[in-house]
Amino acid sequence: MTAPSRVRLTMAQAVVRYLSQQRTARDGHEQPLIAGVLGIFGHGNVAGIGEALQASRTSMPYYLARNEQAMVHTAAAFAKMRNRLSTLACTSSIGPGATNMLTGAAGATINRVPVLLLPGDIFAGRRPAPVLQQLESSQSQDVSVNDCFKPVSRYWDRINRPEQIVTALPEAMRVLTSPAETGAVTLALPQDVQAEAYDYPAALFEPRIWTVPRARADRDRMQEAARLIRSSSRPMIVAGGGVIYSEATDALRRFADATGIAVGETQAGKGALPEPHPLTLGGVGATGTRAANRLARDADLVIVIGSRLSDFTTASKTAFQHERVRFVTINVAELDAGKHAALPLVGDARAVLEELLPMLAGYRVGGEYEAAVKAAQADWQAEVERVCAAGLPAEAVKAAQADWQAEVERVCAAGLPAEAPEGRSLGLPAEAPEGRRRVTQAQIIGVLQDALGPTDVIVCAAGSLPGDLHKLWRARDPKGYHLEYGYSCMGYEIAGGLGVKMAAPERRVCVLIGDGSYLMMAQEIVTAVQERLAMTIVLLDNRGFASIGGLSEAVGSGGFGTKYRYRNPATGDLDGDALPVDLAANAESLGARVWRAGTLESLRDALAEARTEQRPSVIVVPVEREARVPGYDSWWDVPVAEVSSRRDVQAAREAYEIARQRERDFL
Ligand SMILES: Cc1ncc(C[n+]2csc(CCOP(=O)(O)OP(=O)(O)O)c2C)c(N)n1
Ligand SMILES: [Mg+2]
Repeated sequence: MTAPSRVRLTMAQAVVRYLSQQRTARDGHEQPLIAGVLGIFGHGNVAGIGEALQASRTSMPYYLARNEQAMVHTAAAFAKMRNRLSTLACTSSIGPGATNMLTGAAGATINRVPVLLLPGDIFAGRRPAPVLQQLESSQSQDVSVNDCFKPVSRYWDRINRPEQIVTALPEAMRVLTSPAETGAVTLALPQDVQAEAYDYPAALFEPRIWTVPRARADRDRMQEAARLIRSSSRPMIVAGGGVIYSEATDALRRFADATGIAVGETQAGKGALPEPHPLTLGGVGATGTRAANRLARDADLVIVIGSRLSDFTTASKTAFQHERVRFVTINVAELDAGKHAALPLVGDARAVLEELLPMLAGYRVGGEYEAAVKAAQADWQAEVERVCAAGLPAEAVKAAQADWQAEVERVCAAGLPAEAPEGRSLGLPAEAPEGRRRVTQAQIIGVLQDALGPTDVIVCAAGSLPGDLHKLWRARDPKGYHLEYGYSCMGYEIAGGLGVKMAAPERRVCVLIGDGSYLMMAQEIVTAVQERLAMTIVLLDNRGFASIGGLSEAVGSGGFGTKYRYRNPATGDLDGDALPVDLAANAESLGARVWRAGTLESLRDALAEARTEQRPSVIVVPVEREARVPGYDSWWDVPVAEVSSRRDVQAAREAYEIARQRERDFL
């Protein structure tokens, strides 16, 4: 017997060579599992992974990011755009470079998208310890800051000997490509071991294809699900991100067309049944449409496909009020499939829908239901047009004149966020500098809806925009609506837009971002400039946190600490003059082309010009902070202080206690 052939490489060289040989395949389509490596070098990776990447740059491209958290967002957005079949790896130094990736790791794991993190780690050999940036413990020397990745990773390993990668790397790939288990995968790489050589088996570097399966659900449970559907008179489908990741959108359309069951979408699921379609009701839940939320309220059977059923989707377990409502779930992950005491169909969305449909042959929901769906849809379309066209929504104006206590009660009972009454606001003056009224966020969404093509991608994550988009946006393509709303991480937007563009260079990418998020993480504009990647960033400047400001009003705290204003010597609070922050100048300084658009016309013009730009474009639009899109028959559980000297808080608490009585246990 001849000895297996060996290749002498450093551990880092072996990792990079191995990654360059991994591919995924689903339905016969192949692509690289790891399409590139994002990184920032320091002493913890420059001589190991850095050296290896330089040697392999034709087979494994390297991208220099500006912030380690941002690069994980970029990788996550890339993976989301590629339906989790391809991602990017992230290399960091030890210490702060590594821990900067923690937030991104948590976001990826919570959103169930694959990212491969390769933080540098302290010397496995320990001789020079403590090294620069090393965390020390008096209880153990087997501790480093990289242990913090354990709870936010779906697989975690530390490579203390070079040969350990022979078993660690395949495990890492298994988790990355597992539809049920995927998330952040962390391989902590001690800086001395990265540079150490070992005679690796040549077979480790053979090309390998990871087939991503379409798991089938249990047959008996499928029969039971078909029976439940047939016996329901007011069913509804809740479509989550799993529908899109599984490329089940055609299967969902066929299922809806054949059965007549209407579809509400979660944030990750928006676009699962692209518009226009007679059975799509838009977003469901706390930020849902009136159409979807009314149907949800009365549904006797909810078919949940590929959703985590977060509190936003279930309106904190108040969305489904039918006394005997039952749930059927289709999900690859048992964890999700088991929620709400559902009948769990554990499997791939497309495979399960395709097998379930023939079991429902001859079934269709009744005509009365169809008429209700039609009416709800027409009502919603009219509402979208009204809100996007009007300046201040009529309801907001009405609410502005209402008594604050009544307003708190109304909002806590029926909707989120609160429309702030005039006179209570410390916001910007209503008049824009040129004497016009500031435009509203809803109007901007309306303009974007007209200006963008069906396959253009909007990217968003935090603030008041995600809720407004969930209510108002019409997704015409399954990949056209990219919201990170599992972690809703401020700072995801621009880094995420970069990842989307890298994953789908043929599409126009439009990032929607608030001034708060922009100030948290705008630096990846520089990375986009460096890579000559064009994206249009629409920056909505309302001088602070409209979202949390509104929430603060709703819990009786009057918007405390949410406005970007000078500290006022007279009050001691942050209610002085507006801060002289020029975000347009900031974006310009990073290399973006910039427009200042104070009106809807100038926004339209800038969007048209930005379309042909070859670099990132930033359009800064001052927006009316207090003109909010109302909530539609929904609620979100944010506990209000049980005791307080503030009357507003007491009133909000009273309303809260009433509202929370609608929360249900599904057992
Ligand atoms: C990293 C992070 N920190 C804090 C929050 C809590 N938070 C949610 S929205 C928001 C304000 C966002 O401000 P901006 O981007 O200006 O959007 P606006 O609310 O004005 O629409 C905050 C602080 C968060 N989601 N993410
Ligand atoms: Mg803001």
